Amino acid sequence: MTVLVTGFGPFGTEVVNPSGQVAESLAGTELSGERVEGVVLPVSTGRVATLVVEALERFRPRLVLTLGLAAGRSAPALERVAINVRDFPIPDVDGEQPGGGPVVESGPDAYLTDLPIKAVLGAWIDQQIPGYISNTAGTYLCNQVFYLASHHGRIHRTRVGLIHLPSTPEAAAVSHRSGERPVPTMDLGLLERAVRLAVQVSLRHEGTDIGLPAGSLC
Ligand code: PCA
Repeated sequence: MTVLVTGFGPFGTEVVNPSGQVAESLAGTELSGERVEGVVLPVSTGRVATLVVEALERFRPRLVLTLGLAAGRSAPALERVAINVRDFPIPDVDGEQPGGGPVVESGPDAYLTDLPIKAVLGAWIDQQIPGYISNTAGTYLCNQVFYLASHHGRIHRTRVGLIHLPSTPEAAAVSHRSGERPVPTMDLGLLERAVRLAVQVSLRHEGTDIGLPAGSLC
């Protein structure tokens, strides 16, 4: 059995995307006895639809952890819900900017993650890694991939989650625009540790999530 970790390439003003870097660095490793496959997706609404389905069919993963950069967030965020909406704040890399249509025509309004997000958060806290639960993944590509993997993965009962990563010092420095303060950052190695831990906890956690009261306001 395998674990699939996806990240993204550059988009908008983000010339370096830590989510793709983490997916690449975990690819080929083993976590809790499962092989990790890594895929770096283009920030393209048209292309991810096929690429996500192809990756699910090729790897038949037990767990899919999708990653994305959310520059401006202060720590990794465990997303609770994927919604059936594509309402892009900026165009994708192909110049597409849907204004509110669905990810999947006639799909359900939303999927809740089946990762034990509270258990992962608890493990992060134990390891002194800051993080939080987020109740909105936005309506851009990360939400789209999270929704697509949830929708198509349900056939094989694949568990799916999304972690939004903050920027890294390197990414923030190169995408920094004059006149603006750089966004908050965390070291890439620490983000990798957070993602590895999320995979390990998700693989070993059975049944319902723990009841840690730690939701966020945004
Ligand atoms: N972040 C964007 C899309 C690609 C990425 O890394 C998002 O949060 O939707």
